[in-house]
Amino acid sequence: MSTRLLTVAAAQLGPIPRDEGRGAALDRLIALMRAAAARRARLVVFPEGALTAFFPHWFMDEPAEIDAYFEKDMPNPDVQPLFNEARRLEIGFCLGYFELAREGDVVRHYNTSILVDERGGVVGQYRKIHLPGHAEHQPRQNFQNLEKRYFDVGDLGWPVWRAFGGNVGMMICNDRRWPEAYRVMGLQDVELVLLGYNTPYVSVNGLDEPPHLPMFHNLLSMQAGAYQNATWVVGVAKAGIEEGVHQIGGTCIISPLGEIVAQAATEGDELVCATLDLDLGLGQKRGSFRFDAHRRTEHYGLIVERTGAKGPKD
Ligand code: CDV
Repeated sequence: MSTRLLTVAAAQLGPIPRDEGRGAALDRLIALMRAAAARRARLVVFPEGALTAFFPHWFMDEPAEIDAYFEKDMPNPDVQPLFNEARRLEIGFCLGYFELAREGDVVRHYNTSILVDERGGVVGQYRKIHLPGHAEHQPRQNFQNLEKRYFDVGDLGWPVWRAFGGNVGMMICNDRRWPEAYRVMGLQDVELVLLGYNTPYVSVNGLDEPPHLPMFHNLLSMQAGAYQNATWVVGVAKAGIEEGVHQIGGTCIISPLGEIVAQAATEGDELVCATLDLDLGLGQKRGSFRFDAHRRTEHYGLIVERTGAKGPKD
């Protein structure tokens, strides 16, 4: 009989207006955190960029205007109330935000998340690696997707931390579409992957896709990642119509067998809770997905050499 039970809350957010200060967003995060604690959650997971509107959806040229969306320290006086409340409630959290990092004379901009334990200590930090979209202004598009303009590629890899009684990793939004992101953590015996996303209903590649596909691909990639690596996945949306961009909800908690065990019903602020058995993936990890017995890495190498591992050209 397992004793490794962990109650987790996925805290979906509705839109954050562009002209709203950090304070209003903080109030909403704290309200969701209190609701999570009332449901006896030990960990609450917030979306990608949970403190501001998702600004890569519009073009800006002025460095000061851009930097206003970034946190220079974490925690900082604006965000400290969230850390204080978490410590008071003895609840951990995962928070997505935009990070301005000074490395000597160099300033870097990352799309980041941190994991904080029940005592308010930072367990780990992740910087988004797969940055979708484009670097140049594309005025003919209805909205922009300028992550390549505003962010540097994350430089911390995908570590897995021992926390909350299990092995926990983080990724951010577009990462969830890449099997490598889950696999790097799967190879470290990850048991719980936390991720937030901002995903528009409309294709950012200008493709004329049927409207059901963004949600289908969202769930497909998270359920496949969970199943193939026998890990829990908690995926948390910033949903609804934000600055004219309609984003999907679908916040959900997915078991190591690939099944959705809890899912949001709205596109607003909404808490989705479940009690996870962190041992649930063990059967798969000792069976079909026992990596040392069944993975055929020597063959993967040959295939990569023959093909050059390149996709089609433009
Ligand atoms: N924030 C994201 O990374 N969004 C992308 C969109 C732009 C496709 C995603 O993969 O959901």
